Amino acid sequence: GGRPWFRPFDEHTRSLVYGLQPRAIQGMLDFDFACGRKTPSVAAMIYPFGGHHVQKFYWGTKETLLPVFASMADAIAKCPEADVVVNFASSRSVYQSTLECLEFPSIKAIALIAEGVPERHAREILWAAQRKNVMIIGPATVGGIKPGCFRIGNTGGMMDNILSSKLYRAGSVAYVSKSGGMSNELNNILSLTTNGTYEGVAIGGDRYPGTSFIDHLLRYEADPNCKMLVLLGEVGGIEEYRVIDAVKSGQIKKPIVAWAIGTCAKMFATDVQFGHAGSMANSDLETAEAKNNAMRAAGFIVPPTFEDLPEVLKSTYEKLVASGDIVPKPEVNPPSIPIDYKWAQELGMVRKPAAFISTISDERGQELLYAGMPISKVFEEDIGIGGVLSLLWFKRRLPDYAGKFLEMVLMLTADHGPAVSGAMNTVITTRAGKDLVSSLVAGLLTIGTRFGGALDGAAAEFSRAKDLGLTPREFVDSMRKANKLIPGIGHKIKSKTNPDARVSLVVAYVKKHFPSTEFLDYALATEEVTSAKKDTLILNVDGAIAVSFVDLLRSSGAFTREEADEYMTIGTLNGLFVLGRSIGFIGHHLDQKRLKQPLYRHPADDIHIEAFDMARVLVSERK
Ligand code: Q5B
Repeated sequence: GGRPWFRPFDEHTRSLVYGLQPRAIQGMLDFDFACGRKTPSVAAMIYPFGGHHVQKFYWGTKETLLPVFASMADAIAKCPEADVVVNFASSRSVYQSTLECLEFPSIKAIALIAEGVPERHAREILWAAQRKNVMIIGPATVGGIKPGCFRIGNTGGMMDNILSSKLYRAGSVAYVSKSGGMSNELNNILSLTTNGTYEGVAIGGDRYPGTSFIDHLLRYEADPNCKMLVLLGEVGGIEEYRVIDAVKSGQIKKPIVAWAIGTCAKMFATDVQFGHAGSMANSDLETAEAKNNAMRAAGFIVPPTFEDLPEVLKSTYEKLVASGDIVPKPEVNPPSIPIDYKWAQELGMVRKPAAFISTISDERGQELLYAGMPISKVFEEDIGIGGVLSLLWFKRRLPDYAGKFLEMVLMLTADHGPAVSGAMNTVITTRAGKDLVSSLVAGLLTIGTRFGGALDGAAAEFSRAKDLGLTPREFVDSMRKANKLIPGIGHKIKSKTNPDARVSLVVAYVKKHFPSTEFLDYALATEEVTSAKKDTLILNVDGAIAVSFVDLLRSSGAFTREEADEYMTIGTLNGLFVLGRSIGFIGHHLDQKRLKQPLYRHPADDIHIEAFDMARVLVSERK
């Protein structure tokens, strides 16, 4: 764009980030916001997998969307203003992706973050970039930072670091170093001893960096807004000597403070390889000591030890202020960046009401808990389905006889043949080609006051009547008067003469094991009244289970009266039938699938269809 050659980044710089790096991008956007930038410095991401989509980021307190393009070509076509690529590709794919970047003339600078890039690849990238006049920073670097303008990836560290080193606004001192860690250190020192960093680049620790100290220092020399230079070199390589030549030849005239790290290398008997691939002295010239001496001799400002670096930075800066070369600007406070909720929560700084409350199970710890009971203990103690149900539905262990009763209920209600409403619905749904869940819920949706869902109603009506002290006959009469059917009474096919074995089993079990059966007894006495009127008005399976359950709630000692009443009003008892019958409905679905049954169509002769008589409607309208 319209930027001078020596200033590749300014407050309008827009970049493309190659790779999915949400944290780094959020860091760049937070930096931008603190700098007071109007637009985020990241225009888009490039990620070859997953297709074109968008990702959400914070922009201050608000959120903003950034596009993710599947190809470099798409990203560049859609974001023509972007001229920097921050390439997070791994050492394996950095070569390929960078050469691809270089195909697009709008890209002027590329930062390569990957470590371990083969030197052959690095050299080829470098050669191609030089031919196209593209600036490469890296590989093996965090990149660089231009305070108030642009931050490459994670350079500068966390936001508190950025703020404390005042990187949200430009200072007058530009530096080059090798590593991001040293850059952070320098940013901090410069903020304490000078008016701060103007620009800083970490060229990376490899032997063949895309750009070296001299490339950036020459830019800084040419940039009138930069007043003072800092070179933080290290043992190994000869890049410092190219800077020495430039100072000697007068190409670099601005005051330059310098230090080569690694003077301790001479204390080791053998050659020492420091962290960076390039940080090893291959000759006497490459030792830190030799470099520091040569730089000092050439007129660099080199402190006696690294510890003295802040002092010489300060004095050099103060001289520039005194001479009027640097006119410090008044400080402005950056807009505050809200800290991330998760982080604030970890620090114990915020609290918020949870949107949900849950009290039956917990999978967050080492082991899954059912109402506090570790899943391994569920098996150790062999609590069975009845035990699991008591934990998850009632949040407590029930006496053994109660657990067994729950299991009995599930077994008894598991199925009642294909002809009942629910099974029919499941079968028809399966035959219409639907899946298991659809077929299952089609069946479940028929469960209600008439079919299978009379348990809650039965528990409510029988217990209400008995609690009121009505005799069974008074109860039946009162229901008749109110024009209500008694839930739990009556069956389509079962009767006094054709008794329901399920009901007999329940009655026998409950009478044998429950401490009290007063509600069951009351229901059986009611059955005497109703069945005397009509043979089919028996206590049905729903009713028998329901009243037994009331006995359990009221007399097992496991529930308070309040709890007992609450369980009867929140759907618990119908839940037993729903759960049990799901076994059967799933069975019917699988059965139909295995039998490869075709689409069902009901025969029309089995439906009485009343022909619509238009003439009659017209006549009645005329009346
Ligand atoms: N009458 C169950 O009706 C059924 C009366 C009543 C007073 C009553 C009916 C009813 C209450 C709901 C209930 C659960 C619809 C049933 C189940 C699971 C299942 C199913 C399976 C399985 C049966 C004839 C005469 C009429 C009525 C009177 C009827 N019920 N009076 N209280 N409760 N019960 N549902 O045979 O004078 O002639 O006009 O709604 O408990 O779903 O296997 O099929 O495991 O899958 O069609 O067991 O009883 O009888 O309606 O023609 O009535 O008796 O007023 O009197 P029906 P209706 P009237 S277990």
